[in-house]
This record gives sequence, structure tokens and C-alpha cells, in this order.
Amino acid sequence: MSVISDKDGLRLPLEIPMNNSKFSVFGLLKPLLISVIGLAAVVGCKKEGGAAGANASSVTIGYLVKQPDEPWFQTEWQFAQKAADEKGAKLIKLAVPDGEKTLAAIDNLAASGAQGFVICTPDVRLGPAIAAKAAANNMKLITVDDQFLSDGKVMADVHHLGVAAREVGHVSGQALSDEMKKRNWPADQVAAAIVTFKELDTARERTEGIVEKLTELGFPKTKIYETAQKTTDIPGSFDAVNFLLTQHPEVKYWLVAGMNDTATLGGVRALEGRGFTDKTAIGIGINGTDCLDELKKTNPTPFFGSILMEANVHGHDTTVALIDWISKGTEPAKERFTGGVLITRADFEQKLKDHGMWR
Ligand code: FCA
Repeated sequence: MSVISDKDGLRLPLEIPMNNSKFSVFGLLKPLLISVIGLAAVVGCKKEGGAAGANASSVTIGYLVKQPDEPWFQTEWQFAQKAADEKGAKLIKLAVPDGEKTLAAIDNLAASGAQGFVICTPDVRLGPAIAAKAAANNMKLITVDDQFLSDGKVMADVHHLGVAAREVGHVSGQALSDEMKKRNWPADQVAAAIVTFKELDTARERTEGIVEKLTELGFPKTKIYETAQKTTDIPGSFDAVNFLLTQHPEVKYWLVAGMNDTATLGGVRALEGRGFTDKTAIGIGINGTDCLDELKKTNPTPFFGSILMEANVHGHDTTVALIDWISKGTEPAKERFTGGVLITRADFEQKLKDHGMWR
């Protein structure tokens, strides 16, 4: 398994293990390292016994995402396109907001002659249906970000590139605690609103990680209030936090976090609606791609920062891996997980530039 996770010891910030040496994705800025990182996707891979497919130039693949409105997925698409262009392959980008559209999209891809696809599914429970449809159409498949479930269990036979969710949650919890301690708020007047979406494993593990780290750093568990978002968008997290604020008028200072930037942004909007400001609330997102307008605002809001993850690597490396699998018969690593680093108003522009993700 090529993994950046607790099993190997936490290797954040953003590194890719490769033959005992570590490559920082800062190198994505450099053309030379782009190819090195492309290679990293296939390190530890084995050649399949059977005949390999055609040249990369005759390869067509799909890249299907559940929420194309999220800049996270737009960034993945952007770097997937770059990778496909470098390889001379054809990339078809499709939005799949629900199960029906997902299954129809796979049929359409097959009809277009696509030999495989990368997918972030709108519902992980669709895993068996999607995998069956891919197999029926003789298409190769790599999941990105959200891992398929079958009867509640991860489909470990499907190749996956995702995030080391619990570790990323720890980075968020650490940032919340560090920033809170700087402020010297009266401890008995502070609480944490954690926006949860437990239906999705990567979301559940991230918020569990936040809570774990906060409590490890001395934040009282009794003051950590979880609140579930019904939908993974700003209205969903706004409603979840608004409900909590109604229940806890006694709290004078809030920490707010969730599984991604959108979860935290909705919470921040709800806090602002109740008169909280950057002086009385601290919000930390995850993704680092969907909060840039917020961080660019002239006047600071309670949205303090985010954990920047590797949307660029996810888009680029899944695409390279899939094209190579189809054209050369090189099977990618079964599982790979990436990490994240804190960005704030003070340094987000530089850090995104360093990671080749500034637009
Ligand atoms: C999930 C979330 C996205 C992003 C991705 C890595 O799919 O919905 O916002 O965090 O994981």
C-alpha cells in the first residue's frame, strides 16, 4: 500500500513516499517534478500479465465528480486535463450529482469508446452498481476522494486515491486549539461546533479527528457540540450550526469546523447572523480550495483558515495512473492517501502558489 497515513507515522505536510525518499508536492511547480510525481503514482505497481492496451493517444477516459460547483473538484478537473494533455489522451469531464446521472454517464462514456474513468461518486453506496457497470463495459475504474462501500464495508478491490482523513482532522483540531490559546478567551465561555456528515466515511473520520485532537489538547469534551448537516453545501451547514446556536445562547466564543470548507463556511455565516465576528469565533475549513474568496475579503470574518489538501495531485495522478493502466497495463497502487497543511489569511496566496494551485 502506498499510503501517507498514521500507519507510516504522519508525513504531513504533503509528501509522497517513493523508494524511501520523499518528494514534496511543492515540486508540482517544476516541470521535472511533474513527471516524477506522475511516476510516483505507479511506483510499487506491477505489470499485468495480459496484453496491454493501445498508445496513450488512443485512450479516452472519463473524470466524474459529484459536486462540480466546488472549486475542489474544478481543481481536480483542471489538473486531470493537464495530465491527459501531457499524455495525449482524451478526457471527458462529467458532473454526476446523483445515482441516475452516474449510471447514465458511464453508459455514455462506454458509447464514446472510453476505456475507463475516475470517479468521486455522489453516494458511496452506489459502489457495487458502478463497479458492475464498469466491468460490464470492460472499463477500468479508479475512485478519488470518496471510497466505495458495499454492505457498509470499503470495497478494497477498487483502486483508490483519497485523503488521510483522520490525520487531516487532527491538523484542523490543532489549528483551532492553537489559535484559541493565542486569544486567551475565558475557557468557561468557549464551545466548539463540529458540523458532521457521518454518512460519508471520509467526512466522519475528519470530524472524529478534529474532536480527538481538540480533546487531546485539553478542550473539554462536554463543550464540543456535534451538529449534523443534512446536505453537504452551505445551506446544509448553515442550518446545522444555526440550530446549535439557538440551543446554546450562553456560549460567548465559538470554534467551528467540519469536513470541508463548505461545512465551515455555512457555520461561519450562521455565527455572523448571531453577531459573532473574527474576534469571537474561529472557523477552520478543509480543502483550501473553496475558501479563497473568503480569505481574500478585506475585512476578516470568523473563517480563520483551512487545511489545504492536494486536489492537484488527486486530479493529476489518478488520470496518469488510469491512462498508464489502460495503455501500458501497469496496475496502479490499490490505495493511496494524501495529507494537508494549514493556510490562513496571512499565507494562503504563497502556499497555494507553492503548491501550484494559485489561479
Ligand atoms: C469529499 C468532499 C470534498 C473534498 C474531497 C477530498 O469528496 O466532499 O469537498 O474534501 O472529499
